[in-house]
Amino acid sequence: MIEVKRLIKILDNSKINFFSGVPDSVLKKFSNLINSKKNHFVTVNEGSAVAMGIGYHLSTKKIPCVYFQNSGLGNAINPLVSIAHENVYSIPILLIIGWRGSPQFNNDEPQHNAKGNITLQILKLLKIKTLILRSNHDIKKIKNLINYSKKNNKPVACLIEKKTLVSNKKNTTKNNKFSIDRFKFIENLLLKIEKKSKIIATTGFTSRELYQLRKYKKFLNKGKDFYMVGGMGHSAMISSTISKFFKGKSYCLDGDGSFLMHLGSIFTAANIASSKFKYILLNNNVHESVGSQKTFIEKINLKDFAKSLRFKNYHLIKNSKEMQKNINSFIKCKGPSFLEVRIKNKSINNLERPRDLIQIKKNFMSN
Ligand SMILES: Cc1ncc(C[n+]2csc(CCOP(=O)(O)OP(=O)(O)O)c2C)c(N)n1
Repeated sequence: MIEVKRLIKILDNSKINFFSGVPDSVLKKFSNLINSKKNHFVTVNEGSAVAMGIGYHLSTKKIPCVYFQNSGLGNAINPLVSIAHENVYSIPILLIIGWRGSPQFNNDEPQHNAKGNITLQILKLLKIKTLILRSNHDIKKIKNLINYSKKNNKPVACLIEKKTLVSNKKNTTKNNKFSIDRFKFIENLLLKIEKKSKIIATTGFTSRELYQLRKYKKFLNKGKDFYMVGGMGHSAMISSTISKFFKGKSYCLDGDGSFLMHLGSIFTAANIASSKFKYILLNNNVHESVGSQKTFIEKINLKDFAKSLRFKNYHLIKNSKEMQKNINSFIKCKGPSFLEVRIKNKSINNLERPRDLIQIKKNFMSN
């Protein structure tokens, strides 16, 4: 185990005082503690976090710390290879990566095991010198790693597994002021949609709540589900494409973190979709599934935004009273449609995880 305070002290001593990253459950104690730092930025995706780090180095000559979960390594690879790599611009960066599905813990979810098993190899291919941090003893080696990065102008990485980080600082995130439970909305939606509908549910608690509702409330048997256990940020593209090639309606249940992750694709989704595309933004203002770090989505006027992307309609549900009426009009309306539902950042406890993914896919693809 590693005391987060000690880890941050080591970074302080090495004069690392810039942080950019995407929230991760493994690293939530770390991001929680650096939250009060002046130069800490939560970015929409991991490539952007690396790019911010590059911008920081180019303007200060200093080394940034960029953190994210290994599922986001794919997003980070583009700027890591095509800009920061030693054979390109050779930029020093300290990466701190949450290592889901590491071979030490191969009882993680299938998508995490798949990525966890190849994470070390990917870093090796990228020629990124890597340190696995498991104990307070290991963190003493970080100083040398940072010096190596500075001296050779190369990205370096620290990998941290689940349950390694400990901290006695409580999570300070407050509940938002919204009153709708996500599962209540989903339950109401499932009761109203047409039998022949497809539902794409985004990464994290949304997929898991939908899965749980299907499992235990057997009467909610309308529509077929595909759970985005990974591929965060890609739900809208999958769902809008389905709307083009499938006869029934295609519903996308997205989160605000996922919506922002590849925001540009919402533009493509709205423009390529058929009139049967129903995009639903379950907006809780945070990345609830990994520790409720803020997304800052409240800075966007979603109504104007949806309209300017050429969604035909924008609907809003902000309290339970208007839920039934607004779900009905959203389902009935014509054209690619956008529904924002303001939900609490509090999910059902002890959520199960979809694991039989091949069966889930077969069921989704059956008529
Ligand atoms: C590419 C990638 N980066 C990061 C993660 C870790 N992750 C899983 S769920 C999640 C938060 C999703 O936030 P949001 O879409 O707002 O949904 P909420 O958790 O609030 O329901 C994150 C960051 C991931 N799975 N994949």
